[in-house]
Amino acid sequence: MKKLGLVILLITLTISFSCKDNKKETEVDTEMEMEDTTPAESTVSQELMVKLEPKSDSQVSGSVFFKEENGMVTMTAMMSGLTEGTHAIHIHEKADCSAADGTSTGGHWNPTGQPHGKWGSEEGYHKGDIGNFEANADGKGAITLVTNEWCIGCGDATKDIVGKAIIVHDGTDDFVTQPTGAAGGRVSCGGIIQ
Ligand SMILES: [Cu+2]
Ligand SMILES: [Zn+2]
Repeated sequence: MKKLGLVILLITLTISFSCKDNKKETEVDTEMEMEDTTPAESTVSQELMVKLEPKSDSQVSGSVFFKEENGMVTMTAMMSGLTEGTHAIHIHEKADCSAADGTSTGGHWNPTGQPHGKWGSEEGYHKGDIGNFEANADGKGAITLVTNEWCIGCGDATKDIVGKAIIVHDGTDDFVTQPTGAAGGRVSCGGIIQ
């Protein structure tokens, strides 16, 4: 009986000590994570993530990641719930996805007064003319764009994507029809909010 009591005591002690150890490790981890983020914030690097929500009775959702480093912005957009085939994706004027058809975001973001067109075209293009991407048979599609013509929260009206919206379209951008590219309805929307 005495022996059993000692064993229980030992087990209790072991548990309480290991609990203490775990707590200590957690505290140390948290401190290290906090230290890690401090230098990142003090550099020019910026990051933000935009959630895309279905519009116009679609099933299209997704995530768009933006990262700015040394004056270059990398956008990676990943969508699902699409119809198979080619779809347009643009930046539109306002971060307001309240309308059921996404029209509350306004037209294409065009701060430099250019015609609608293919990104990089000599004939001109909107700063929001990201272009087209392919959705596969599973309804999934992705597109990446790297550019120095955007910034994240720099305040330059010709470059700053904050306060705008990402729109995914049901159809394809023909890069010719003004000012929309005749890309069809707006099936997914996400406000770019810092
Ligand atoms: Cu659009
Ligand atoms: Zn456009």
